[in-house]
Amino acid sequence: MARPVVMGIVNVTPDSFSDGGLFLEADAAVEHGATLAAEGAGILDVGGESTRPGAEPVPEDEELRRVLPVVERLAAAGHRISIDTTKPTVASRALDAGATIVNDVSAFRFAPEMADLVAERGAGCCLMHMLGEPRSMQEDPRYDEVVADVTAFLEERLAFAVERGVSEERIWLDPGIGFGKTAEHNLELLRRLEEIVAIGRPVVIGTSRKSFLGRLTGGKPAGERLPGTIATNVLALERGASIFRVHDVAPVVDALQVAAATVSP
Ligand code: PMM
Repeated sequence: MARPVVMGIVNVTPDSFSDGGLFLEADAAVEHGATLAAEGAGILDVGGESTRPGAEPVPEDEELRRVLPVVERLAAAGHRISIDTTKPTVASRALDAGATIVNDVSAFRFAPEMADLVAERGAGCCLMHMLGEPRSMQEDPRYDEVVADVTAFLEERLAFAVERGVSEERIWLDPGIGFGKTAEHNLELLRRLEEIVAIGRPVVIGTSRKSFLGRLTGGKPAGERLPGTIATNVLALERGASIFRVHDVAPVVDALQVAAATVSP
């Protein structure tokens, strides 16, 4: 088994549901990113647009203002950076500033030209499943069969990216826990994660502090969902996930190290 890679979340938004916008200012975000890297994050995922359910889109110039100084300084310090955006201009400027991975929660649906950009720049990318868009995705999400639907979507997006010239070895896939899914949909995707892994690309999993964990533990708020975050990440590792996107890097790194050693020597 490849060593699990932890992706530390560096949200530069005033309204992130889980860090309360504590890291709005660039200095604080850079400091936070450096701390996460020191705790063992192999990738820092910098994002300037909240994708929480019901969130309104952020104008491009505002998103650039939030993320660029943070990407620039963290990349200059030698950290591996992914840019969490659906906007090609933001991705392009972030790649200029030293990011090497584009984490597009729309999997190139919102802007198909994002695929051309990633191809031209030789960047890596994460293609994530989301039902619809953040504004409305949690309004009664329905699937014929959630695992089959998400798998088919990711296979189609993978084929699209490759057709547009993105090198297949640079593509990661993500079932998009919480993106247009009920708690039961999330649980079914985690139970049958092997079916997503079987597509043949590294799988990214993002359960950190998400609301289904609160629902399963008697309504715990975001700050009290670390045990649920650890449980789901450990099980995802056992089922073949490779990249773990989390807020609380140090405890998850420890948990995954122990879990990985237990799964294989
Ligand atoms: N979740 C959020 C944002 N970006 N990207 C990927 N690839 N996977 C995720 O699960 C994901 C993401 C929302 O969480 P946050 O607002 O706590 O960052």
